[in-house]
Amino acid sequence: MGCTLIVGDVHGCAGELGSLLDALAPGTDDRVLFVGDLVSRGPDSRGVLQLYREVKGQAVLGNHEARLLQARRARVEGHRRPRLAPPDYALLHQLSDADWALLSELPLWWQLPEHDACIVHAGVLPDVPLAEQDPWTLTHIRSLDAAGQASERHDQEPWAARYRSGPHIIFGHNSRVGLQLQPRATGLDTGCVYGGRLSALVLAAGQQVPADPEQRRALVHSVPAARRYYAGKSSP
Ligand SMILES: [Mn+2]
Repeated sequence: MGCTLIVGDVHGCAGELGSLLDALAPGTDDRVLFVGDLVSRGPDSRGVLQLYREVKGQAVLGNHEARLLQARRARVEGHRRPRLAPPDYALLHQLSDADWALLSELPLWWQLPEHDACIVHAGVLPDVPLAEQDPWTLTHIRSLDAAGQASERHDQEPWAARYRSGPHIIFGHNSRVGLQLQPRATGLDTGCVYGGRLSALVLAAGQQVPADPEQRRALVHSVPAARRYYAGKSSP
């Protein structure tokens, strides 16, 4: 077993994903995992899926994939589809059957027992077992409200600050906060599609995620976005 690479939210930034993969040069023994939101908003979602296949990637489901799948299902079944932003609407027509099959097979979480870690797109409600987490929470949570319930709001404490026990959670979805080096969680959405960076955490075989933030930061590799592809700073 080789290294485990966990890549943050790519959002259609195929050029940056190519640069990051060139820099990290994963071998056939290494695994390349993704925190979800592979597609949408950026310039080349299909190119991202192509690279994903080339590296035999494994991703968890992001909120953007979930919404696209919901829209696709509504179209096939003749229901009203959810509102989509123009780039997502275009994607609805661009993705191939193989792309849809790939997206529809993405799990809500991916366990990494050898690293005592787990990958989800957005996060978890602290102190709730993984199997009892709400799918909406796993794909949308950013913070906890005063009652300790899952929230998408940006102006409250990030959920990960209060997550203290259980497997180390590696997640994305929150580019406004950016890289999060929390006690038992690591947030990897560094806002590539908004002109930030694309980041990946690289763990050696069997390595535990370091508790020390600076040791952990040293395992995060990133490349800058070539430009800002999407206006607005991370709405849902
Ligand atoms: Mn997201």
